[in-house]
Amino acid sequence: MTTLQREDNDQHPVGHGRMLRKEDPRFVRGRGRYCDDVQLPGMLHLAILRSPVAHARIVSIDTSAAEALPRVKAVITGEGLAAQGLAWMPTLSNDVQAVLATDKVRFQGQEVAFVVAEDRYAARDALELIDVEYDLLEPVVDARTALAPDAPVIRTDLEGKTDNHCFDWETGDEEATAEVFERADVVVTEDIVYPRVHPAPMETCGAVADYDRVDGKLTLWSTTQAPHAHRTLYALVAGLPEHKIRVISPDIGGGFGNKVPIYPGYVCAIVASIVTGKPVKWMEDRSENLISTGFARDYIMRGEIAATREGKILAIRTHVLADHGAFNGTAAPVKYPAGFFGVFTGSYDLEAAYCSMTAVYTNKAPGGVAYACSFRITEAVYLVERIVDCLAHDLDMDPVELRLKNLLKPEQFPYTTRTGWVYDSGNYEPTLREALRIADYQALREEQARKRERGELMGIGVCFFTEAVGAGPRKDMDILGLGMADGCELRVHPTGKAVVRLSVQSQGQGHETTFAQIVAEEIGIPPADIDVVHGDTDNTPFGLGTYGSRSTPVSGAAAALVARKVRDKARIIASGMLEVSVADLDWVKGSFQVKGDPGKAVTIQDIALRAHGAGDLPDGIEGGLEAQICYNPSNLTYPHGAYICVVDIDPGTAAVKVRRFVAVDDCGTRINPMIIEGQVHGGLTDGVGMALMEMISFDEDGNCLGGSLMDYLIPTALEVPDWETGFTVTPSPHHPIGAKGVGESATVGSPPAIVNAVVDALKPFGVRHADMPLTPSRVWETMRGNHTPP
Ligand code: PCD
Repeated sequence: MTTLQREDNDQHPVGHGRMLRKEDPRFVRGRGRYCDDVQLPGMLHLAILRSPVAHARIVSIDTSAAEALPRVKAVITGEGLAAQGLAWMPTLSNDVQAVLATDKVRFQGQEVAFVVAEDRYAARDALELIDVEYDLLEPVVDARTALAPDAPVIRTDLEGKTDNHCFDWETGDEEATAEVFERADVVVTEDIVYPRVHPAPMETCGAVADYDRVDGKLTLWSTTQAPHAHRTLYALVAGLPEHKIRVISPDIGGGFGNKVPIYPGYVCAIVASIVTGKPVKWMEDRSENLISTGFARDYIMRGEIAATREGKILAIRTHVLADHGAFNGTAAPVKYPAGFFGVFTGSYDLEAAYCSMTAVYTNKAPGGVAYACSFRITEAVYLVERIVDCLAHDLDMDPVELRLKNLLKPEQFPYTTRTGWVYDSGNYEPTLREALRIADYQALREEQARKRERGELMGIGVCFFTEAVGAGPRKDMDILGLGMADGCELRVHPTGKAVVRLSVQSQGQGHETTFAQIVAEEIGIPPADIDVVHGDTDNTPFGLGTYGSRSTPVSGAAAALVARKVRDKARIIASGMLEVSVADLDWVKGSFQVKGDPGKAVTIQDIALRAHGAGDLPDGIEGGLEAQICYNPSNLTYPHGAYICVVDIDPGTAAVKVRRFVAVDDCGTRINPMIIEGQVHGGLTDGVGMALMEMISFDEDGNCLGGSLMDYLIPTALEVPDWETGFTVTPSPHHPIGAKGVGESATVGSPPAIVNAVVDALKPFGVRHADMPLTPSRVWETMRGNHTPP
């Protein structure tokens, strides 16, 4: 994969395996421009004082010693912000969150005050001099006891609040499901926990705020996955006029959902710049990122599955206890407080399904962000793929056979699930068969049988998943009242080069390449001649940003359609140039030819020049060659995949080694196979982390035990095998080029495959379930019958 084969790329920009990433020349040379690279004249530095305890009343804050430190410009507390009406801000879930604590601190690491100084060191030194007197309160650390009658109330700021209840939610048909469960031959129930994990992107969060007092304009460079949505929220919170706010999201060192919410630090940087009249930079450190920014998961689930003796799955029922931390900072469409958890019915043909959920507040960092997960799909997929394996265990059936018996059939699509979601397309069995072929499943089972006789612990785990990505149709979803359609603008310059402006924002996944490919495919201009502009609200059309693998399904569609719109105009101009009617023109990649006379043709570049040139254009046609659209998807897209994992467990140490991992993904039309492969590799690595190593845990006082990468273990090349990938292609019927999202698929699909493999390896010990993370000590205890949920 070393040469960029220009010819081929130009003829078939979409789906061409050798198209290298346009952004890599700058990334591999260390020339990326990240937030922390932004240096402005006179820039000041901001540092945040965080609560050392999980729950306490603030008695007093003395900032005088900090203010007296040389080089310190300002020290601001919650009281200071409250005077401006800025102490609280809305979250993405219609809750409020403290920017700086005023009354109480509600989690360890919560923002209490900030210092602005001439350099980062002085700002940090001054934090040590701020004297806060806390009156300790009992913390609520375990979601299971958050609703106990004597539990201390965390959200005393909410009027009339007398408990820690956050919300209730349900989906599906409770009665119909109960009826199916009653008549089923087999019912299996299992308690399944998806522990709290953290997206832990390589670059932490930060911002540079520059408020110009003369023209009243705020420019904010920030690590955000959703620059437009953030701008609108700043306008609503801070009361700044929206046209006077410019949010720039420069190169981002990984987002993974962590950079979707608005964090207090961003708001503090804005306030600091307004107060001092100087640009102000805030960059958090690793521990701040891990203890205070959006966590993911933290679902305590009870899964139940009903089936016939022969293994026909009839119904699934689940109850979830969701731990939302101190503020509900979940990023999810308004109508779906539990995100898209409703797809817990998986890839199977069921008669009934029901889910109920209770969400609670605890004294932990807020979040519930969609970490590589389209709004809680990861939890849903884990639940269904684990409970299906529990059923296979109880029926003593092969997990592949059980899945094959129940997978939806191609003729059932579009398929409306028992919880009301419409799966757009799918052809599941060939995908699973391809994974079985690559893995040589039969041979693996035979190897396992031989090893079991020798007492060796080898496990084979299977997962078949369907994701719902591409939020979303305006009729069904919005974030805080903002619709989820995406704008896109395409301009072709006189010489036939082009610029496409996107509302979405790349965090490393390669949009500068793939969006150029999409436009190139539609309009015949080579990808190298198309510049992709993103991440700057002054220079791109409105849209809600990149998360939930929505860029390809929504903005990708917008890019294809805007290019077609430009092509339609080019056709009219071509008809004038060639003096034939538009109906007499054929579009042959890159040029319009007169039907039956291919020698008479004009290229898109010729047309661009004519569009901008002197001379007449056909009647009613304006000069220029450009278009803009706002695309509202008619439905989500539903990628699917079949994963097979092989593990070996050392019986002496209980250490799990992932020996092989086969991933076959179907994301519809593939734009850039190399990028897709990279996305899948990254997601699979994420999955190894969650399944085997990662967990943000707390001690009984609410101290976060995962505050550094020494304690919060993330996988490296040492923990992962050589990935074996494959693919099938089932296009989306409603997406203009048939593409579905893929960025999160592997993170969603891999944890259940790994856990299923570990549980399979432990079958000789009678194990049916074990919770993540499957660290050696947890596996060791499980082998001894002492498994305890996290
Ligand atoms: N693709 C292709 N084809 C297809 C699909 C897709 O080619 N069919 C490609 C595209 O273009 C891009 C990628 O691939 O480039 C991806 O895509 P998507 O799926 O659409 O997605 P987006 O939207 O773009 O992105 C997002 C995602 C997410 S969501 C996440 S998590 C992660 C992923 O992405 N993150 C990241 N991946 C990644 N990578 C990187 N490098 N970094 C980062 O950060 Mo969330 O919700 O936020 O949690």
